[in-house]
Amino acid sequence: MQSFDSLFAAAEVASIAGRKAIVTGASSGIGRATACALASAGCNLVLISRRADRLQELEQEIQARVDVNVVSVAGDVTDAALYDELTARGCFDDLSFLINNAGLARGKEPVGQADLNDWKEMIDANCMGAFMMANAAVPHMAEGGHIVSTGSIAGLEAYEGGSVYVASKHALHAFMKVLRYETYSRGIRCTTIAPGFVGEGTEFSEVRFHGDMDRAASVYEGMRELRATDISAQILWALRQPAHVNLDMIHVMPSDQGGATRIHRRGPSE
Ligand code: 8X3
Repeated sequence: MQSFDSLFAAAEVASIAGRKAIVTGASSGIGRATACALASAGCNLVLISRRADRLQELEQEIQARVDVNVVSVAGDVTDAALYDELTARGCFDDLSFLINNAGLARGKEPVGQADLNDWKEMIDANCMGAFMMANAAVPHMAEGGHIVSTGSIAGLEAYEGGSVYVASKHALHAFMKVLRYETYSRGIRCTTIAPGFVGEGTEFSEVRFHGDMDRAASVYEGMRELRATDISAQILWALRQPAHVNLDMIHVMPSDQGGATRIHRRGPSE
């Protein structure tokens, strides 16, 4: 039987201070929130995003608040040159955590009416970028390493208009299962986080609808959607589990969402 001391200590979380994390898609949304959460937990960071100016601002904000090392690398996770730069700058050395977050949704047209550039962009970022980053990072990870990928409810359910976004997230979830099977016996942990609607603090719907802000806002109309910080808190929780615990899948939705297409929209009096 577990002692009362251990039962009362069970709410304690493992420290991740001083460990090194790569965060992709760090310039906005879940990636930005996760970078800040990891910095406040004392992690040293490698921040990756295509937008150098946003990365610079994030790096400055973190370093003004917390005493951790931050390296910013502007680049595209599907570009082989990025990996050469990361290697040359020692970004994979002593790596503990990879937060494989870069990705996006583009368009919601049914099959037959889609823009093929949208499809390519999603497959590139959500699949190839995440796969390439994991492929580059895993050989550098020792026991205690942890890979977290931002999946989606769209990796668990399908919905009309989702086509390639849904397909890309199903592929990412499947990839993470394989990665888990391939790494668990080396003491490396793998977590897929599968959020439902995350609006506040992200550009997800704005990007999906090519800057149409009214359409983007209508996604969350009358409901309380998740915030980017709700997801970064879950990622932090996964990383802080004791070494013998692996959260394989975190499926997190707003209370007002029952499934990919089940949304409780509140009336004015609710
Ligand atoms: C979650 C967003 O639109 O697929 O990734 O539900 S959505």
